[in-house]
Amino acid sequence: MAAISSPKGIGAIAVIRVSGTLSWEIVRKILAKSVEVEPRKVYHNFVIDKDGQVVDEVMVVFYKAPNSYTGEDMVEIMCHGGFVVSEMILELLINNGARLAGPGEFTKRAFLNGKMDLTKAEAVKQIIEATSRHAVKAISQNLTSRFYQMVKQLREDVLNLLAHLEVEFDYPDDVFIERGYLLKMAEDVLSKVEKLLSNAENRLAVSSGIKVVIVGKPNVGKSSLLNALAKEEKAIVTEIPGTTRDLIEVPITIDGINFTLVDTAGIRTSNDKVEQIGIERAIKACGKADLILFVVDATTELDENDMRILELIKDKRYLVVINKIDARDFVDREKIKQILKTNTHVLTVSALKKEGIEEVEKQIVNSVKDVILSTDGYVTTHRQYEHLLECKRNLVKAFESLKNSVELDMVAEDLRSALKQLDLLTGESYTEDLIDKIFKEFCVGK
Ligand SMILES: Nc1nc2c(ncn2[C@@H]2O[C@H](COP(=O)(O)OP(=O)(O)OP(=O)(O)O)[C@@H](O)[C@H]2O)c(=O)[nH]1
Ligand SMILES: [Mg+2]
Repeated sequence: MAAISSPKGIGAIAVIRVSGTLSWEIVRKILAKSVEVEPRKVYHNFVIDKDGQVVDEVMVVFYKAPNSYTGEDMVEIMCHGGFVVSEMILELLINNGARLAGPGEFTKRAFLNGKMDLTKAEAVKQIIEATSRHAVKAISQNLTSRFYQMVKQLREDVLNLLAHLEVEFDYPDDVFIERGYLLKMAEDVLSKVEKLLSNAENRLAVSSGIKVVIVGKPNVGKSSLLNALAKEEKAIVTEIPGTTRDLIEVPITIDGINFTLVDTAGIRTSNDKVEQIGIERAIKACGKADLILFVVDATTELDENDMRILELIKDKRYLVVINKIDARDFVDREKIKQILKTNTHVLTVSALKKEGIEEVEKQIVNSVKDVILSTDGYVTTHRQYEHLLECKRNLVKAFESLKNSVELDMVAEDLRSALKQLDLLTGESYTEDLIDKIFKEFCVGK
């Protein structure tokens, strides 16, 4: 199989990859100079078409199985970048017997050939797609297979525990293993799993974008604030209260950290059916927020609508943003703080004039620092999280059964289920469907 591994477009170099037992056979046919290749050495050559016409000047590397990315014989051709040359070379390879690789097929083969486990395969995809430095830092450690090693160790621990139980099954009259000893072993494994899980939620939140929800009563300038932070006119702004009806989500990056900004309908008592639904959605969005920006209007007095919103969010993490300061000579921040009885940061901005926006960005990052800092776990996908969580549930069941002296074969059953989840996590056991689902999301050529 063959594919272009570099992105289409103007660039210095493009890379075409070929994998499979016939790789070198096929590539040889389109090279001008016949050379005896040694693996992992770079050779200069020219690619020629069927009439012997030179297509491009290239560098070629041959990798001998199993020492390649896919674990098969592989060739990489580095040609000049651009829109056409690499396409022409790929076409020549296809005409000479290669077939076009599907999305993620190189990595899929690497997985099937035992070159990497699923956590690493997922990291490969994620690092390519990473949009922030923070994401790269978090994902790159899974490329070194440290997470895999950890899961393997957990697997050993569970197996060890199972082995102890099985000795007792096999020799029920001669062997009795101290329950306290078994409990201690089970507790150790459980706490390791819990540790892995503990930061996973924060980490998943950070990798998919920390949710910052903008709320406030109608017309205070929520949509204007969203546009100012997004640096783009994403949401409709009018002087009519009740303009925004649905949630508007916009991804933004501040200091290399991904956030998802959510604009909401102004919250007030309303008889309009559509507006009511919008308000319900706004309230629901608050529940899912990692941080709330509570926007109030500097040009009007705080009223019961503001207080009602404050009541909704007071137990969440929030910042108060006083907007429209351009329309006032003086804004009494302390007074507003007193009326709202809040200790949180109170910021003053003009969303219209884009004043104070940098300070809002700074405080957004500051407010979620703990979420960001507590992400040094290893779980990077929801799939991994679910298997680990299910593993924990099984371990807890086994642990409880052990504590309550339930039959040992029930304990063993739960331990086997926990083991199964670890195997699904790393891909030690898998279904075709799962593998297809994971790799079809990859780009072609990876
Ligand atoms: N003077 C001034 N006007 C502003 C500012 N921000 C927004 N406005 C105006 O306030 C009005 C409402 O702005 P929006 O951003 O639509 O307010 P909203 O909170 O999204 O309103 P709803 O979607 O109806 O809940 C518009 O006429 C804006 O131009 C500001 O900083 N200063
Ligand atoms: Mg709006």
